[in-house]
Amino acid sequence: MTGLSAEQKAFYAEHGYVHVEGLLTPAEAADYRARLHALAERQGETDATWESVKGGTSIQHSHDIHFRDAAFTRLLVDERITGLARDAIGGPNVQLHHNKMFIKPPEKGSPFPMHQDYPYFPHRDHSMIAMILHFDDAPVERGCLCVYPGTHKLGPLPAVGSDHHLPEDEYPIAGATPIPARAGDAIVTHYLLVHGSGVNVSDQPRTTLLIQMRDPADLPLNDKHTSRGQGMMLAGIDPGAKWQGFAWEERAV
Ligand SMILES: O=C(O)CCC(=O)C(=O)O
Repeated sequence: MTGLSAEQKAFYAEHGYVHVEGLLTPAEAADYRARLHALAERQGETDATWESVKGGTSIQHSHDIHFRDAAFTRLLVDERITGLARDAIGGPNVQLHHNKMFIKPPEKGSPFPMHQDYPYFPHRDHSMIAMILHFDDAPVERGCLCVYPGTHKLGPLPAVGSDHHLPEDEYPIAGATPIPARAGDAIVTHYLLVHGSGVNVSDQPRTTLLIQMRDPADLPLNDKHTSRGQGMMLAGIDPGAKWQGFAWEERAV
């Protein structure tokens, strides 16, 4: 059995997120963790700290991990992943938007300001979801995900700054619900859900893969956030009638 139970589907519809415990085994989580740390080692220092919280903290990242290690190509089409995505999206067809790893280093791992994902890649039907796969335990002190449950029902909210965060006085991180997770857990969020995470102040890293997926029938409202592999079908079909030949020959029919 893959996918969300009826209870989990109802929880997701009401709160805009669902925490699925033990989606991957501890051994699988440890393997993916080792692969991401090896990748981080190969590529050297990077920092994805958001503009509005820069200063004294850092976070290692890389995008499109399936272009770096084939184990992640297989993971993207794993039915445990696509089953959850299908049920959160609410249809049989699941299309990749992008994916990225984050390693919040010990003691000074950057926070994510509270935000909706919407302003980065707005879509007509709001079908976009994020799935955060945890490869380390992520208790509160390691900067676990924090959410404002139910905010996905508010629609797009006015964001501020170049990093599109939400005003701190309206959505303080202290007022959000923390979702401590274990290695192997998945958290699925709607792209309109207000979410963020705190600083990793622990002595261990917090390692995750975030996969952003959508219904292929949904339309991006701009082409700002393209990435390698975007549009790959992870489950089902793309029901669109668009002719596909060589990329340079594409034409609408
Ligand atoms: O990993 C996290 O704590 C949150 C990441 C996030 O919200 C994002 O990349 O949009």
